[in-house]
Amino acid sequence: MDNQNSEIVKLVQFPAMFGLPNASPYCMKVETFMRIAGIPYEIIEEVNPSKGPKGKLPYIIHKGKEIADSTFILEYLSAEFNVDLDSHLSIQEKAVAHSFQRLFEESLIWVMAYNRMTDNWHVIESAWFGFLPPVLKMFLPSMLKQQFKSKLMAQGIGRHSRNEIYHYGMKDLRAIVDQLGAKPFLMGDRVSLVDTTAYAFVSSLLINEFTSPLDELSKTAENLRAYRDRMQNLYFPELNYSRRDDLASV
Ligand SMILES: N[C@@H](CCC(=O)N[C@@H](CS)C(=O)NCC(=O)O)C(=O)O
Repeated sequence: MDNQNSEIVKLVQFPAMFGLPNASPYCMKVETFMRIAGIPYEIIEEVNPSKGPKGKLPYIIHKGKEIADSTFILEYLSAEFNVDLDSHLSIQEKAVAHSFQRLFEESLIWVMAYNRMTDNWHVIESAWFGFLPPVLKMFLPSMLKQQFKSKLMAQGIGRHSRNEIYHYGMKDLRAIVDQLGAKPFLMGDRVSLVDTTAYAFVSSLLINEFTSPLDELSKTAENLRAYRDRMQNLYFPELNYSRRDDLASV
């Protein structure tokens, strides 16, 4: 790997929250990749996703270019820094890894978004808007909530009942827990590209401050918590674990 790439990568993402490098799994995925690959980077905190080239976060700035979308960012960085986290995987394993990446990022994400916007709205409200002046607090949170509702409707998941949404979520989660099994990483003994996504999403699912019917499986599945801790120990050792000890009693 060539780490002598002259210009440092700037990662534009939300400020850290809930004891994680990022509460957005897409942002955390990119940072995890850079940790695994040993790519030096700087973080630029941004709270407004519309500043990004595609109206979402994260994006990176490198050599005068802005690159958006976590997957395209990882492809760019892999080529630029000559990294291949999947070199040990077979064609079939790559197919499975790709499917799981899409399951996290295109399916489970909507259940998580629904969960944050309904059951945990009070947590989001105080974390995101607690600092706003009262006048802005009056309309900004409800405007954002309305926007989220429209997105859930447009995607389709918002048309299901609460039980149906969590039913889908449970099926996704069961597949993840079963795929991980007793392996140290999602695809076996070695870390691979899909672990950047899996670790970010699993960490998000395990955020203490949020509650969800999915907790029944996510917060009790021993392998999932051990996986989160293993990845964290390896790639974000500076994070404070003590606040997570109470998960053991869930
Ligand atoms: N496919 C994108 C998804 C990024 C994404 O959805 N980011 C969310 C935060 S988790 C965002 O910026 N949402 C703002 C919006 O949709 O307005 C990626 O992989 O980077």
